Amino acid sequence: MKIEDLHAAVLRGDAESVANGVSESLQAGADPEALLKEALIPAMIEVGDMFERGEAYVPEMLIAARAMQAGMQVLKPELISAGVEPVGRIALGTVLGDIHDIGKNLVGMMMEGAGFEVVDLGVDVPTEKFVELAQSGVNILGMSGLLTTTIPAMPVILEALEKANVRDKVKVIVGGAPVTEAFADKIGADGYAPDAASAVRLAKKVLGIA
Ligand code: B1M
Repeated sequence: MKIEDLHAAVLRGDAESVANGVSESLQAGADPEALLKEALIPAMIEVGDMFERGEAYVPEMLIAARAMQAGMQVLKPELISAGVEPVGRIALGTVLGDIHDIGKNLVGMMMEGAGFEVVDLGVDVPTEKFVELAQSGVNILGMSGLLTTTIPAMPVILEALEKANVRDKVKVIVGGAPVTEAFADKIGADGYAPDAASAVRLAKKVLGIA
């Protein structure tokens, strides 16, 4: 499949065509990195831009991200064997006491779409797990919280990172409906994003790659 057809299949959220297209292209000798960087990632950037302009909504973004992931399933082993490095590693989790994960998962899909390696910590994630991941060497910790009663877990995690002497080793970004820029500033996070598309831009910004 041609690069532009693969790009178009991600944009229209056609997971089957994306997976088959990636598979056919690899069999025909295409470079896995080119498929990622010239078709899949640009398509997700375009979906993110459309979302920010109000030309696409959460369902369209989710469907495109799922199509992208269908392609990534086929592409991942090839990228690993070709030694293609992710742009960064991010651990994403919904904070303690909170089981909302639709937004977090969408953020994770968009991050993968942008070339990040995502470690999904799931929901109801205890403080110690975030600290453990910071110690493991991820570049970014991403915390999601959807309840006014659970986002106070975020400053607790930041304090625990300080105590464990790893706060300066990791960037911390936060999001979720009740989270605001002012809250992120107050607790000393490195950034806040209101939606999945801007979370990707923020992740690149805090790592100094955009
Ligand atoms: Co709940 N819930 N819920 N719920 N739920 C809300 C959040 C609520 C606003 C509904 C309401 O009352 N109007 C309310 C919270 C009120 C408050 O605290 N201010 C609420 C409540 C009260 C509850 C329960 C307490 C209800 C009860 O049992 N009495 C309970 C709590 C359970 C718990 O967590 N302990 C509960 C349970 C549930 C379900 C399990 C039924 C279900 C969750 C299913 C799931 O996630 N697997 C659920 C749902 C679906 C919702 C609503 C309807 C939708 C949330 C959602 O998925 N939005 C929600 C009402 C609403 O938002 N309209 C509600 C779509 C998603 C794409 O958006 O998650 O905001 P969002 O994510 C966005 C951005 O916020 C941002 O990017 C995402 C994509 O653009 N973002 C980040 C998110 N994380 C980010 C991280 C980043 C950056 C950006 O960086 C790391």
